[in-house]
Amino acid sequence: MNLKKSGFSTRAIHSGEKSSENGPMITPIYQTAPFTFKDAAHGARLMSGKEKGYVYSRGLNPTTEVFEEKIADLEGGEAALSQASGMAAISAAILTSVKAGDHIITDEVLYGGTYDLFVDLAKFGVKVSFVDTSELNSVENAILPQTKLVFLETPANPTMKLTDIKAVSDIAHEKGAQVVVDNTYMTPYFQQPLSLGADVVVHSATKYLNGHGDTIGGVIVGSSEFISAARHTAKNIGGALSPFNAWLITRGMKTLAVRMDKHNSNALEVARFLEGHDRVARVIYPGLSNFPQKVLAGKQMKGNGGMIALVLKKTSDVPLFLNALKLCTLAVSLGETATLVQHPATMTHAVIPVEKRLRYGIVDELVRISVGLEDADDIISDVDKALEP
Ligand code: LCS
Repeated sequence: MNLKKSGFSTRAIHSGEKSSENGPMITPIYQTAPFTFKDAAHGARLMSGKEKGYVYSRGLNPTTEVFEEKIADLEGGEAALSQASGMAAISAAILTSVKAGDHIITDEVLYGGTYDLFVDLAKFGVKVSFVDTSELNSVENAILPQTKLVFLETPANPTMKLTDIKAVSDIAHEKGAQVVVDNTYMTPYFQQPLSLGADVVVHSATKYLNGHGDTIGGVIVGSSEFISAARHTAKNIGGALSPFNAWLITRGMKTLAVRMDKHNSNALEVARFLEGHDRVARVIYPGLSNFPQKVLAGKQMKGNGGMIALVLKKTSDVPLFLNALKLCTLAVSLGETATLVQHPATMTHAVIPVEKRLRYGIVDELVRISVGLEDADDIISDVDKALEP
């Protein structure tokens, strides 16, 4: 069936599926390492790449392929490559794009693991400049003749800072550099970086794409040419997504739109409640009228998502708040059915040296809330009680 003109949810449900007449409606979990060859010549053709087919699940597998085709369609990309985690996807995308001597520009505010990876790249002779990409001048000034890649996370984890994807893509392309956007926070339901000019999208599929907190996964989306190069790099690194995890993520993606709408409305209610609280210094959520980058949010995002950065007035209130929560779960990760609360300074972003972390706005009083799909009143009541003096 041609789904080109279909809406987001129709494509989320049907795109990439391999159902056949009187066959299983849901693509099965092809839990196999190798695939058989018809004969010696067939094996040789597949191994040489002269013919496309399944050889070995580190490279291609029918179950992971459903996930890849579905996310490529939803992001508006030509192709996708699944990986065992978001970090595996980011590493593979970067290693596909750069070599020793090349230069990368990225923002200062990134998921701690991604930040750490960029620091590690120095070992391989790749120079990385951490700048404030929300300031276009900073991006322009950081560009060198060797700049191959600009990497953005928008909204940034955990401060919710936005970067103008279109403006940065224009600057980068003029200098021959590619733009990679981590779209984990928004998902293609709320933001489509490729349509804004970015070249490649990466995801931690562990989060909203899977949506149920029960698996780790990642994916890269881009042109067929880029994904083919990434597939080669990734096959040798070896971080393939398991068929079972791909099946779980694919199942989760079918409800992406309804889940994102609920995350969005719940987060707005929670953010509005927190805004007025006397132990709260600041609530950073794009849906609030005081969000500093409201215009940009309206320009490149179709929704505000489920992530809130909450800044308490006193550092000493942070552990009291976290320990008093009963319904909300004290855990890292994000984008799942349960509301998760964590403290970036000592948890997801503890790897960033303290003086830099503070400069980037990841202050000790900042608490991150991934608003889940429980009833908003119950989340608010739990947060309210935990904030009681
Ligand atoms: N990109 C973003 C924006 C993330 O938040 C994470 C993980 C990753 C990439 C890496 O994905 P993974 O390898 O874990 O699938 N973020 C986490 C977080 O904020 N808490 O725990 C993990």
